[in-house]
Amino acid sequence: MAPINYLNSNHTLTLSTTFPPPSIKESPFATDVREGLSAVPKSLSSKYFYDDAGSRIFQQIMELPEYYPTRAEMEILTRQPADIAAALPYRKPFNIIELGAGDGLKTKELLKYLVGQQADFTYMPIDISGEAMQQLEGKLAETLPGLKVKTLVGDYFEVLNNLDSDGRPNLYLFLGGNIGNYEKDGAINLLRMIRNVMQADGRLLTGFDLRKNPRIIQEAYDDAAGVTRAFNLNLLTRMNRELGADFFLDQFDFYSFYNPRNGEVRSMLVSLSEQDVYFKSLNQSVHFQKNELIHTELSKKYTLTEIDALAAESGFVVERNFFDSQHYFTDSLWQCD
Ligand code: AVJ
Repeated sequence: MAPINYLNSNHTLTLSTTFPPPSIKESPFATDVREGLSAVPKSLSSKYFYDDAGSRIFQQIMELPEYYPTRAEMEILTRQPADIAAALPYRKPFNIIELGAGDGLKTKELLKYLVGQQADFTYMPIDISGEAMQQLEGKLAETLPGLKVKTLVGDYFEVLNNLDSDGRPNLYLFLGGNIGNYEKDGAINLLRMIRNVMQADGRLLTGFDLRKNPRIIQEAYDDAAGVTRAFNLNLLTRMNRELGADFFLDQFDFYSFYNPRNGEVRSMLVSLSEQDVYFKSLNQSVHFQKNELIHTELSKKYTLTEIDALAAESGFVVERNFFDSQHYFTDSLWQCD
């Protein structure tokens, strides 16, 4: 932001011509885009994939033949709810607090089992989308009428720090392999934040996508039908709509690659020409070199050794891993160290 030149050489007051004036607060999306696209290398956070259109595209990704993680975790929660329940130390009322619950489809399998066992618990899903939480609440009232539900809307850092769990033990769920989107420091920060609100009798069940044949992973993030490409290009459509940008979608390519040496899938957009993109609501242009990249996503694949180390670094120990039959994915049950 240019400094406000409030006094010129004639000692007359001059107002800034910056528009919008710096005092008008821009949206978090606008700030992150401005910062991400002026950084070297350029990047955008994968959390911005999930506007309404992007959430629908993600639903399509989960149905792709190449995209195995959702089916793998679904298998764990469908086939092993009894083992997961038996591994929990709770013989009195407890809460299940889910971070980033989304449509809650996978969690429903675990909830269904526990309700059938007449377990005494309250399900507390947290999500940033109020609409998603309303839908989930309605769906659960219909399909699991015996379930006690208390939806919490907001950023999970804030919600977790202001949560009243009635002195009951809490099982925290962070499913779907969302942890894979965090760089190491970010993952440790998030896990330590959970650790800090957790009591000795708390447990954490986190989903990790595991290392496997590199081709399987490569194809899951570069599907033949181009749905993952559309998922990434939707970020440009979102900036056009929400920030008045003038991206031409045919001037960008999608590229992703898996590095089996470190378990990282990196996704990106590639500028196909030297070009300037104007953002009306930022009153700013962004310059792209030909072949310049915008990093959009990390999807980290873990080894069991890395999971142990991550738990230790965030104040936990791995109590047990629940695997699907192909060992593609684990829901890892952690307790405080
Ligand atoms: C929702 C973060 C688990 O990284 O596998 C799917 C998102 N990105 N295809 C993942 C995603 C590209 C997904 N997570």
